[in-house]
Amino acid sequence: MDSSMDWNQLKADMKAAAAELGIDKIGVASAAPFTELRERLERHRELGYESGFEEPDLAKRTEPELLFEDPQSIIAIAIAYPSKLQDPPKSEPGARRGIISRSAWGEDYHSVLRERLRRLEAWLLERVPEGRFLSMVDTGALSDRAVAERAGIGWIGSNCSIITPEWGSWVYLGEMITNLPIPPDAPVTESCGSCTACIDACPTDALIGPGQLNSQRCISYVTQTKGVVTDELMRKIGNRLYGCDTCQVVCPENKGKHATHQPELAPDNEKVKPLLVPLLAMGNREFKERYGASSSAWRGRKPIQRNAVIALGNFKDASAVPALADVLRGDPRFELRATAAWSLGRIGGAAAFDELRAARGRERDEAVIEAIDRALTGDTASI
Ligand code: B12
Ligand code: SF4
Ligand code: SF4
Repeated sequence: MDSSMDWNQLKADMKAAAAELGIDKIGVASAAPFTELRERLERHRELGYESGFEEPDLAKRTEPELLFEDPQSIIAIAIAYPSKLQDPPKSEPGARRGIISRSAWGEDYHSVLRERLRRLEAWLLERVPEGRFLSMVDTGALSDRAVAERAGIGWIGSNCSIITPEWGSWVYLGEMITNLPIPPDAPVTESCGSCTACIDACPTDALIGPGQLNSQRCISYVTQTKGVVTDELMRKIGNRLYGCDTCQVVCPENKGKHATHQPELAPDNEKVKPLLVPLLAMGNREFKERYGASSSAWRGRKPIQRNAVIALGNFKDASAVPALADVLRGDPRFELRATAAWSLGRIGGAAAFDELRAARGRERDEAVIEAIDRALTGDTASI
Protein backbone atom coordinates (compact mmCIF):
# COMPACT_ATOMS: atom_id res chain seq x y z
CA MET A 1 0.00 0.00 0.00
CA ASP A 2 1.21 3.52 -0.82
CA SER A 3 2.73 4.71 2.50
CA SER A 4 2.57 8.38 1.44
CA MET A 5 -1.21 8.24 1.01
CA ASP A 6 -3.12 10.78 3.09
CA TRP A 7 -6.15 8.68 4.09
CA ASN A 8 -7.95 11.59 5.72
CA GLN A 9 -7.68 13.52 2.46
CA LEU A 10 -8.91 10.49 0.48
CA LYS A 11 -11.92 10.26 2.80
CA ALA A 12 -12.67 13.97 2.39
CA ASP A 13 -12.38 13.65 -1.42
CA MET A 14 -14.61 10.54 -1.37
CA LYS A 15 -17.30 12.38 0.59
CA ALA A 16 -17.07 15.33 -1.77
CA ALA A 17 -17.46 12.95 -4.76
CA ALA A 18 -20.40 11.02 -3.25
CA ALA A 19 -23.17 13.11 -4.83
CA GLU A 20 -21.72 12.79 -8.32
CA LEU A 21 -21.42 9.00 -7.75
CA GLY A 22 -25.18 8.99 -6.98
CA ILE A 23 -24.65 8.31 -3.26
CA ASP A 24 -26.66 10.35 -0.74
CA LYS A 25 -24.62 9.65 2.37
CA ILE A 26 -21.32 7.93 2.93
CA GLY A 27 -19.48 7.06 6.14
CA VAL A 28 -16.63 4.88 7.28
CA ALA A 29 -16.64 2.28 10.06
CA SER A 30 -13.78 0.34 11.57
CA ALA A 31 -13.65 -3.32 10.54
CA ALA A 32 -13.34 -4.52 14.16
CA PRO A 33 -15.66 -7.37 15.21
CA PHE A 34 -19.24 -6.37 16.15
CA THR A 35 -18.99 -7.89 19.62
CA GLU A 36 -22.04 -6.22 21.20
CA LEU A 37 -24.17 -7.09 18.14
CA ARG A 38 -23.17 -10.76 18.46
CA GLU A 39 -24.70 -10.87 21.94
CA ARG A 40 -27.84 -9.15 20.66
CA LEU A 41 -28.18 -11.57 17.76
CA GLU A 42 -27.78 -14.56 20.09
CA ARG A 43 -30.53 -13.27 22.39
CA HIS A 44 -32.70 -12.46 19.36
CA ARG A 45 -32.36 -16.07 18.18
CA GLU A 46 -32.99 -17.59 21.62
CA LEU A 47 -36.21 -15.59 21.90
CA GLY A 48 -37.40 -16.87 18.50
CA TYR A 49 -37.52 -13.34 17.07
CA GLU A 50 -35.64 -14.04 13.81
CA SER A 51 -37.47 -13.93 10.50
CA GLY A 52 -35.38 -16.65 8.87
CA PHE A 53 -34.23 -14.21 6.16
CA GLU A 54 -31.06 -13.32 8.10
CA GLU A 55 -27.65 -14.88 7.45
CA PRO A 56 -27.67 -17.83 9.91
CA ASP A 57 -23.92 -17.85 10.71
CA LEU A 58 -23.56 -15.33 13.55
CA ALA A 59 -19.76 -15.39 13.37
CA LYS A 60 -19.87 -14.31 9.71
CA ARG A 61 -22.43 -11.64 10.61
CA THR A 62 -20.17 -10.04 13.19
CA GLU A 63 -16.55 -10.73 12.17
CA PRO A 64 -15.56 -8.98 8.94
CA GLU A 65 -12.24 -10.89 8.85
CA LEU A 66 -14.20 -14.10 8.18
CA LEU A 67 -15.53 -12.56 4.98
CA PHE A 68 -12.48 -10.67 3.72
CA GLU A 69 -8.71 -11.03 4.06
CA ASP A 70 -7.15 -8.32 6.23
CA PRO A 71 -10.09 -5.88 6.38
CA GLN A 72 -9.05 -2.34 7.32
CA SER A 73 -12.32 -0.45 7.17
CA ILE A 74 -15.94 -0.65 5.99
CA ILE A 75 -17.42 2.08 3.79
CA ALA A 76 -21.17 2.43 4.34
CA ILE A 77 -23.54 4.12 1.90
CA ALA A 78 -27.15 5.25 2.02
CA ILE A 79 -29.49 6.07 -0.87
CA ALA A 80 -32.66 8.03 -0.12
CA TYR A 81 -36.02 6.96 -1.58
CA PRO A 82 -39.40 8.66 -2.04
CA SER A 83 -42.07 8.47 0.64
CA LYS A 84 -45.05 9.98 -1.22
CA LEU A 85 -47.06 9.20 -4.34
CA GLN A 86 -48.02 12.01 -6.67
CA ASP A 87 -51.77 12.05 -7.41
CA PRO A 88 -52.31 8.51 -6.11
CA PRO A 89 -55.30 6.65 -7.59
CA LYS A 90 -58.21 6.34 -5.13
CA SER A 91 -59.21 3.02 -3.58
CA GLU A 92 -63.00 2.98 -3.96
CA PRO A 93 -65.89 0.56 -3.47
CA GLY A 94 -65.83 -1.79 -6.47
CA ALA A 95 -62.26 -0.72 -7.30
CA ARG A 96 -60.29 -1.46 -4.16
CA ARG A 97 -56.51 -1.13 -4.21
CA GLY A 98 -53.62 -2.61 -2.29
CA ILE A 99 -50.34 -0.98 -1.35
CA ILE A 100 -46.72 -2.00 -1.83
CA SER A 101 -44.40 -0.58 0.83
CA ARG A 102 -42.14 2.33 -0.06
CA SER A 103 -38.97 0.24 0.17
CA ALA A 104 -40.15 -1.70 -2.90
CA TRP A 105 -41.12 1.29 -5.07
CA GLY A 106 -39.22 1.86 -8.29
CA GLU A 107 -36.36 -0.32 -9.47
CA ASP A 108 -35.06 -3.03 -7.13
CA TYR A 109 -32.79 -1.23 -4.66
CA HIS A 110 -30.31 -4.13 -4.66
CA SER A 111 -29.33 -3.41 -8.25
CA VAL A 112 -29.37 0.38 -7.73
CA LEU A 113 -27.06 0.24 -4.69
CA ARG A 114 -24.77 -2.38 -6.24
CA GLU A 115 -24.31 -0.10 -9.24
CA ARG A 116 -23.46 2.82 -6.92
CA LEU A 117 -20.97 0.64 -5.01
CA ARG A 118 -19.33 -0.39 -8.33
CA ARG A 119 -18.95 3.29 -9.23
CA LEU A 120 -17.41 3.98 -5.83
CA GLU A 121 -14.99 1.04 -6.25
CA ALA A 122 -13.89 2.38 -9.65
CA TRP A 123 -13.41 5.85 -8.13
CA LEU A 124 -11.26 4.42 -5.32
CA LEU A 125 -9.24 2.19 -7.65
CA GLU A 126 -8.29 5.20 -9.77
CA ARG A 127 -6.67 6.67 -6.66
CA VAL A 128 -5.46 3.49 -4.91
CA PRO A 129 -4.83 0.69 -7.45
CA GLU A 130 -4.01 -1.81 -4.64
CA GLY A 131 -7.53 -1.46 -3.24
CA ARG A 132 -9.61 -4.59 -2.70
CA PHE A 133 -13.33 -4.48 -2.00
CA LEU A 134 -16.22 -6.73 -1.02
CA SER A 135 -19.54 -4.98 -1.58
CA MET A 136 -22.91 -6.06 -0.19
CA VAL A 137 -26.49 -4.86 -0.08
CA ASP A 138 -29.10 -6.59 2.09
CA THR A 139 -28.18 -10.16 1.13
CA GLY A 140 -24.60 -9.99 2.48
CA ALA A 141 -23.65 -11.50 5.84
CA LEU A 142 -23.14 -8.21 7.70
CA SER A 143 -25.90 -6.32 9.48
CA ASP A 144 -26.32 -3.30 7.18
CA ARG A 145 -27.89 -1.33 10.05
CA ALA A 146 -25.10 -2.08 12.54
CA VAL A 147 -22.47 -1.04 9.96
CA ALA A 148 -24.41 2.13 9.10
CA GLU A 149 -24.76 3.04 12.77
CA ARG A 150 -21.02 2.59 13.38
CA ALA A 151 -20.18 4.59 10.24
CA GLY A 152 -22.21 7.61 11.38
CA ILE A 153 -24.93 7.25 8.70
CA GLY A 154 -27.70 7.51 11.29
CA TRP A 155 -28.96 6.24 14.63
CA ILE A 156 -30.93 3.07 15.35
CA GLY A 157 -34.49 4.22 15.94
CA SER A 158 -36.89 2.49 18.28
CA ASN A 159 -38.57 1.15 15.13
CA CYS A 160 -35.19 -0.59 14.39
CA SER A 161 -34.55 1.57 11.31
CA ILE A 162 -31.45 3.64 10.69
CA ILE A 163 -32.64 7.25 10.84
CA THR A 164 -30.48 9.78 9.03
CA PRO A 165 -30.70 13.43 10.04
CA GLU A 166 -30.92 14.32 6.30
CA TRP A 167 -33.42 11.80 4.84
CA GLY A 168 -35.11 10.29 7.87
CA SER A 169 -35.33 6.50 7.72
CA TRP A 170 -36.33 6.47 4.03
CA VAL A 171 -32.89 5.17 3.04
CA TYR A 172 -31.50 1.93 1.69
CA LEU A 173 -28.19 0.75 3.05
CA GLY A 174 -25.14 -0.96 1.57
CA GLU A 175 -21.48 -1.30 2.35
CA MET A 176 -18.07 -2.46 1.18
CA ILE A 177 -15.33 -4.04 3.24
CA THR A 178 -11.92 -2.91 2.06
CA ASN A 179 -8.19 -3.24 2.72
CA LEU A 180 -7.89 0.58 2.61
CA PRO A 181 -7.21 1.95 6.13
CA ILE A 182 -9.63 4.87 5.89
CA PRO A 183 -10.13 6.53 9.32
CA PRO A 184 -13.55 5.82 10.84
CA ASP A 185 -16.33 8.37 11.36
CA ALA A 186 -18.05 8.90 14.69
CA PRO A 187 -21.64 7.68 15.17
CA VAL A 188 -24.29 10.42 15.01
CA THR A 189 -25.34 11.88 18.35
CA GLU A 190 -29.10 12.25 17.71
CA SER A 191 -31.54 9.79 19.28
CA CYS A 192 -35.26 9.12 19.64
CA GLY A 193 -35.42 10.88 23.00
CA SER A 194 -38.67 10.18 24.81
CA CYS A 195 -40.71 9.44 21.64
CA THR A 196 -42.52 6.08 21.46
CA ALA A 197 -44.80 6.77 18.43
CA CYS A 198 -43.63 3.74 16.41
CA ILE A 199 -44.00 1.28 19.29
CA ASP A 200 -47.50 2.63 19.99
CA ALA A 201 -48.55 2.49 16.30
CA CYS A 202 -47.31 -0.99 15.39
CA PRO A 203 -50.48 -2.92 14.52
CA THR A 204 -49.26 -6.24 15.97
CA ASP A 205 -47.10 -5.06 18.90
CA ALA A 206 -44.15 -6.58 17.05
CA LEU A 207 -41.85 -3.89 18.46
CA ILE A 208 -41.39 -5.39 21.87
CA GLY A 209 -39.03 -2.65 23.00
CA PRO A 210 -36.88 0.11 21.54
CA GLY A 211 -34.89 -1.37 18.62
CA GLN A 212 -36.13 -4.89 19.30
CA LEU A 213 -38.48 -6.65 16.89
CA ASN A 214 -40.28 -9.97 17.04
CA SER A 215 -40.10 -10.58 13.30
CA GLN A 216 -42.65 -13.39 13.46
CA ARG A 217 -45.30 -10.79 14.33
CA CYS A 218 -44.03 -8.07 11.99
CA ILE A 219 -46.51 -7.48 9.15
CA SER A 220 -43.60 -6.80 6.80
CA TYR A 221 -42.40 -10.36 7.40
CA VAL A 222 -45.90 -11.86 7.26
CA THR A 223 -46.55 -10.29 3.84
CA GLN A 224 -43.44 -12.11 2.57
CA THR A 225 -44.47 -15.59 3.75
CA LYS A 226 -46.09 -18.09 1.41
CA GLY A 227 -48.42 -20.12 3.65
CA VAL A 228 -51.85 -19.63 5.21
CA VAL A 229 -51.78 -16.73 7.70
CA THR A 230 -53.55 -16.73 11.08
CA ASP A 231 -56.89 -14.95 11.33
CA GLU A 232 -55.46 -12.29 13.67
CA LEU A 233 -52.61 -11.39 11.32
CA MET A 234 -54.81 -11.49 8.20
CA ARG A 235 -57.03 -8.82 9.76
CA LYS A 236 -53.97 -6.74 10.61
CA ILE A 237 -52.42 -7.00 7.15
CA GLY A 238 -55.19 -4.66 5.95
CA ASN A 239 -54.52 -3.91 2.29
CA ARG A 240 -50.73 -4.32 2.43
CA LEU A 241 -49.45 -6.39 -0.49
CA TYR A 242 -45.76 -6.31 0.37
CA GLY A 243 -43.99 -4.86 3.40
CA CYS A 244 -45.25 -2.45 6.04
CA ASP A 245 -44.39 1.21 6.54
CA THR A 246 -46.47 2.08 9.61
CA CYS A 247 -43.59 2.48 12.10
CA GLN A 248 -41.83 4.82 9.68
CA VAL A 249 -44.88 6.80 8.56
CA VAL A 250 -45.66 7.80 12.18
CA CYS A 251 -42.04 8.75 12.92
CA PRO A 252 -41.66 12.51 13.52
CA GLU A 253 -38.12 12.30 12.13
CA ASN A 254 -39.64 11.40 8.73
CA LYS A 255 -41.92 14.44 8.62
CA GLY A 256 -41.47 16.18 5.27
CA LYS A 257 -38.74 13.74 4.17
CA HIS A 258 -39.41 12.79 0.54
CA ALA A 259 -36.42 12.30 -1.79
CA THR A 260 -37.16 12.43 -5.52
CA HIS A 261 -33.67 12.90 -6.95
CA GLN A 262 -32.87 9.21 -7.67
CA PRO A 263 -34.66 8.61 -11.00
CA GLU A 264 -34.60 4.77 -10.75
CA LEU A 265 -36.54 4.87 -7.48
CA ALA A 266 -39.56 6.82 -8.78
CA PRO A 267 -42.77 4.81 -8.21
CA ASP A 268 -45.33 3.83 -10.84
CA ASN A 269 -48.70 4.48 -9.16
CA GLU A 270 -50.51 1.61 -10.86
CA LYS A 271 -47.84 -0.86 -9.78
CA VAL A 272 -47.43 0.25 -6.18
CA LYS A 273 -51.12 0.94 -5.52
CA PRO A 274 -52.71 -1.59 -7.87
CA LEU A 275 -56.33 -2.64 -8.26
CA LEU A 276 -56.75 -5.83 -6.26
CA VAL A 277 -59.13 -7.92 -8.36
CA PRO A 278 -56.93 -8.08 -11.50
CA LEU A 279 -54.02 -9.32 -9.34
CA LEU A 280 -55.89 -12.54 -8.52
CA ALA A 281 -55.76 -13.93 -12.07
CA MET A 282 -52.26 -12.66 -12.87
CA GLY A 283 -50.12 -15.36 -14.49
CA ASN A 284 -46.40 -15.80 -13.94
CA ARG A 285 -45.43 -14.03 -17.14
CA GLU A 286 -47.58 -10.99 -16.36
CA PHE A 287 -46.20 -10.94 -12.82
CA LYS A 288 -42.63 -10.88 -14.11
CA GLU A 289 -43.47 -8.12 -16.58
CA ARG A 290 -45.14 -5.96 -13.91
CA TYR A 291 -43.10 -6.72 -10.81
CA GLY A 292 -39.93 -8.46 -12.05
CA ALA A 293 -37.83 -5.28 -11.68
CA SER A 294 -39.13 -4.54 -8.15
CA SER A 295 -37.66 -5.83 -4.88
CA SER A 296 -41.18 -7.06 -4.02
CA ALA A 297 -40.77 -9.89 -6.56
CA TRP A 298 -38.14 -11.90 -4.70
CA ARG A 299 -40.65 -14.34 -3.17
CA GLY A 300 -42.56 -14.82 -6.43
CA ARG A 301 -46.21 -13.96 -7.10
CA LYS A 302 -47.83 -16.20 -4.47
CA PRO A 303 -47.46 -13.94 -1.38
CA ILE A 304 -48.67 -10.85 -3.27
CA GLN A 305 -51.68 -12.69 -4.67
CA ARG A 306 -52.50 -14.19 -1.27
CA ASN A 307 -52.25 -10.72 0.28
CA ALA A 308 -54.57 -9.34 -2.44
CA VAL A 309 -57.12 -12.01 -1.46
CA ILE A 310 -56.73 -11.01 2.22
CA ALA A 311 -57.10 -7.30 1.37
CA LEU A 312 -60.35 -7.92 -0.51
CA GLY A 313 -61.69 -9.75 2.56
CA ASN A 314 -60.63 -6.88 4.80
CA PHE A 315 -62.41 -4.34 2.55
CA LYS A 316 -65.61 -6.44 2.87
CA ASP A 317 -66.52 -5.38 -0.64
CA ALA A 318 -69.28 -7.67 -2.00
CA SER A 319 -68.35 -6.86 -5.60
CA ALA A 320 -65.19 -8.96 -5.09
CA VAL A 321 -67.18 -12.17 -4.39
CA PRO A 322 -67.11 -13.52 -8.00
CA ALA A 323 -63.32 -13.02 -8.29
CA LEU A 324 -62.71 -14.66 -4.90
CA ALA A 325 -65.07 -17.50 -5.85
CA ASP A 326 -62.96 -18.07 -8.99
CA VAL A 327 -59.88 -18.45 -6.76
CA LEU A 328 -61.72 -20.85 -4.43
CA ARG A 329 -62.93 -22.85 -7.43
CA GLY A 330 -59.92 -22.94 -9.69
CA ASP A 331 -56.63 -21.88 -8.10
CA PRO A 332 -54.27 -24.87 -7.92
CA ARG A 333 -52.56 -23.50 -4.78
CA PHE A 334 -54.31 -24.63 -1.58
CA GLU A 335 -53.00 -21.59 0.35
CA LEU A 336 -54.83 -19.30 -2.07
CA ARG A 337 -58.05 -21.34 -1.89
CA ALA A 338 -58.00 -21.45 1.93
CA THR A 339 -57.37 -17.70 2.07
CA ALA A 340 -60.19 -17.05 -0.43
CA ALA A 341 -62.53 -19.02 1.86
CA TRP A 342 -61.52 -16.75 4.75
CA SER A 343 -62.13 -13.63 2.66
CA LEU A 344 -65.54 -14.82 1.47
CA GLY A 345 -66.48 -15.53 5.08
CA ARG A 346 -65.31 -12.06 6.10
CA ILE A 347 -67.34 -10.40 3.33
CA GLY A 348 -70.38 -12.55 4.17
CA GLY A 349 -73.83 -12.30 2.52
CA ALA A 350 -75.85 -14.80 0.50
CA ALA A 351 -73.62 -14.84 -2.60
CA ALA A 352 -70.43 -15.45 -0.59
CA PHE A 353 -72.04 -18.21 1.47
CA ASP A 354 -73.48 -19.91 -1.65
CA GLU A 355 -69.95 -20.06 -3.08
CA LEU A 356 -68.55 -21.43 0.20
CA ARG A 357 -71.22 -24.16 0.35
CA ALA A 358 -70.61 -25.14 -3.28
CA ALA A 359 -66.87 -25.33 -2.60
CA ARG A 360 -67.50 -27.45 0.52
CA GLY A 361 -69.05 -30.12 -1.73
CA ARG A 362 -66.17 -30.37 -4.20
CA GLU A 363 -63.00 -29.44 -2.25
CA ARG A 364 -60.60 -32.32 -1.42
CA ASP A 365 -57.81 -30.53 0.44
CA GLU A 366 -58.12 -30.87 4.23
CA ALA A 367 -56.72 -27.40 5.01
CA VAL A 368 -59.12 -25.74 2.57
CA ILE A 369 -62.10 -27.74 3.85
CA GLU A 370 -61.26 -26.58 7.38
CA ALA A 371 -61.02 -22.97 6.22
CA ILE A 372 -64.40 -23.27 4.45
CA ASP A 373 -66.02 -24.75 7.56
CA ARG A 374 -64.69 -21.94 9.71
CA ALA A 375 -65.90 -19.36 7.20
CA LEU A 376 -69.36 -20.95 7.07
CA THR A 377 -69.69 -21.02 10.85
CA GLY A 378 -68.19 -17.59 11.31
CA ASP A 379 -65.35 -19.12 13.37
CA THR A 380 -62.15 -17.75 11.88
CA ALA A 381 -60.23 -17.56 15.14
CA SER A 382 -57.79 -20.40 14.67
CA ILE A 383 -56.97 -20.39 10.96
C1 B12 B 1 -34.11 -9.94 8.00
C2 B12 B 1 -34.49 -8.53 7.58
C3 B12 B 1 -35.80 -8.13 7.78
C4 B12 B 1 -36.78 -8.93 8.64
C5 B12 B 1 -36.43 -8.67 10.13
C6 B12 B 1 -36.22 -7.18 10.45
C7 B12 B 1 -35.52 -6.89 11.75
N1 B12 B 1 -35.75 -5.71 12.29
O1 B12 B 1 -34.78 -7.71 12.30
C8 B12 B 1 -38.13 -8.35 8.17
C9 B12 B 1 -38.69 -9.18 7.01
C10 B12 B 1 -39.21 -8.25 9.25
C11 B12 B 1 -37.71 -6.99 7.64
C12 B12 B 1 -38.55 -5.91 7.56
C13 B12 B 1 -38.16 -4.65 7.13
N2 B12 B 1 -36.98 -4.34 6.53
CO1 B12 B 1 -35.45 -5.56 6.45
N3 B12 B 1 -33.83 -6.52 6.50
C14 B12 B 1 -33.52 -7.66 7.01
C15 B12 B 1 -32.01 -7.94 6.86
C16 B12 B 1 -31.81 -8.91 5.68
C17 B12 B 1 -31.34 -8.48 8.12
C18 B12 B 1 -31.77 -7.77 9.41
C19 B12 B 1 -31.31 -8.46 10.65
O2 B12 B 1 -30.26 -9.04 10.70
N4 B12 B 1 -32.12 -8.42 11.72
C20 B12 B 1 -31.74 -8.92 13.03
C21 B12 B 1 -31.53 -7.69 13.95
C22 B12 B 1 -31.33 -8.12 15.38
O3 B12 B 1 -30.36 -7.03 13.49
P1 B12 B 1 -30.37 -5.65 12.64
O4 B12 B 1 -31.77 -5.20 12.41
O5 B12 B 1 -29.49 -5.76 11.46
O6 B12 B 1 -29.66 -4.64 13.61
C23 B12 B 1 -30.20 -4.40 14.89
C24 B12 B 1 -29.20 -4.59 15.94
O7 B12 B 1 -28.00 -4.05 15.41
C25 B12 B 1 -29.77 -3.76 17.08
N5 B12 B 1 -28.81 -2.94 17.81
C26 B12 B 1 -27.49 -2.83 17.64
N6 B12 B 1 -26.98 -2.01 18.54
C27 B12 B 1 -27.98 -1.59 19.30
C28 B12 B 1 -27.98 -0.74 20.37
C29 B12 B 1 -29.20 -0.47 21.00
C30 B12 B 1 -29.21 0.44 22.16
C31 B12 B 1 -30.41 -1.08 20.53
C32 B12 B 1 -31.71 -0.80 21.20
C33 B12 B 1 -30.39 -1.94 19.41
C34 B12 B 1 -29.17 -2.18 18.83
O8 B12 B 1 -30.68 -2.83 16.46
C35 B12 B 1 -30.53 -2.94 15.05
C36 B12 B 1 -31.78 -2.46 14.34
O9 B12 B 1 -32.84 -3.35 14.54
C37 B12 B 1 -31.47 -6.49 6.54
C38 B12 B 1 -30.28 -6.44 5.60
C39 B12 B 1 -28.99 -6.81 6.30
N7 B12 B 1 -28.19 -7.68 5.70
O10 B12 B 1 -28.70 -6.32 7.38
C40 B12 B 1 -32.71 -5.78 5.92
C41 B12 B 1 -32.94 -4.30 6.28
C42 B12 B 1 -32.73 -4.14 7.76
N8 B12 B 1 -34.36 -4.10 5.99
C43 B12 B 1 -34.65 -2.91 5.57
C44 B12 B 1 -35.97 -2.42 5.38
C45 B12 B 1 -36.13 -1.16 4.55
C46 B12 B 1 -37.06 -3.09 5.96
C47 B12 B 1 -38.50 -2.59 6.07
C48 B12 B 1 -38.65 -1.10 6.35
C49 B12 B 1 -39.23 -2.97 4.75
C50 B12 B 1 -40.72 -2.65 4.75
N9 B12 B 1 -41.11 -1.42 4.42
O11 B12 B 1 -41.52 -3.52 5.01
C51 B12 B 1 -39.05 -3.45 7.25
C52 B12 B 1 -38.82 -2.78 8.61
C53 B12 B 1 -39.21 -3.67 9.77
C54 B12 B 1 -38.53 -3.24 11.07
N10 B12 B 1 -39.25 -2.51 11.93
O12 B12 B 1 -37.35 -3.52 11.27
C55 B12 B 1 -33.40 -2.05 5.39
C56 B12 B 1 -33.31 -1.02 6.53
C57 B12 B 1 -32.96 0.40 6.08
C58 B12 B 1 -32.92 1.33 7.26
N11 B12 B 1 -33.09 2.62 6.98
O13 B12 B 1 -32.74 0.95 8.40
C59 B12 B 1 -32.26 -3.16 5.42
C60 B12 B 1 -30.95 -2.70 6.06
C61 B12 B 1 -32.03 -3.57 3.95
C62 B12 B 1 -31.16 -2.55 3.20
N12 B12 B 1 -29.97 -2.95 2.83
O14 B12 B 1 -31.52 -1.41 2.99
N13 B12 B 1 -36.38 -6.98 7.33
S1 SF4 C 1 -43.04 -2.86 9.86
FE1 SF4 C 1 -45.20 -2.74 10.57
S2 SF4 C 1 -45.57 -4.61 11.77
FE2 SF4 C 1 -43.31 -4.41 11.48
S3 SF4 C 1 -42.61 -3.32 13.30
FE3 SF4 C 1 -43.06 -1.74 11.80
S4 SF4 C 1 -45.24 -1.18 12.16
FE4 SF4 C 1 -44.86 -3.09 13.23
S1 SF4 D 1 -41.31 7.14 15.96
FE1 SF4 D 1 -40.18 8.15 17.63
S2 SF4 D 1 -39.32 6.43 18.81
FE2 SF4 D 1 -39.93 5.61 16.82
S3 SF4 D 1 -38.10 5.71 15.55
FE3 SF4 D 1 -39.24 7.62 15.19
S4 SF4 D 1 -38.38 9.08 16.67
FE4 SF4 D 1 -37.75 7.05 17.33
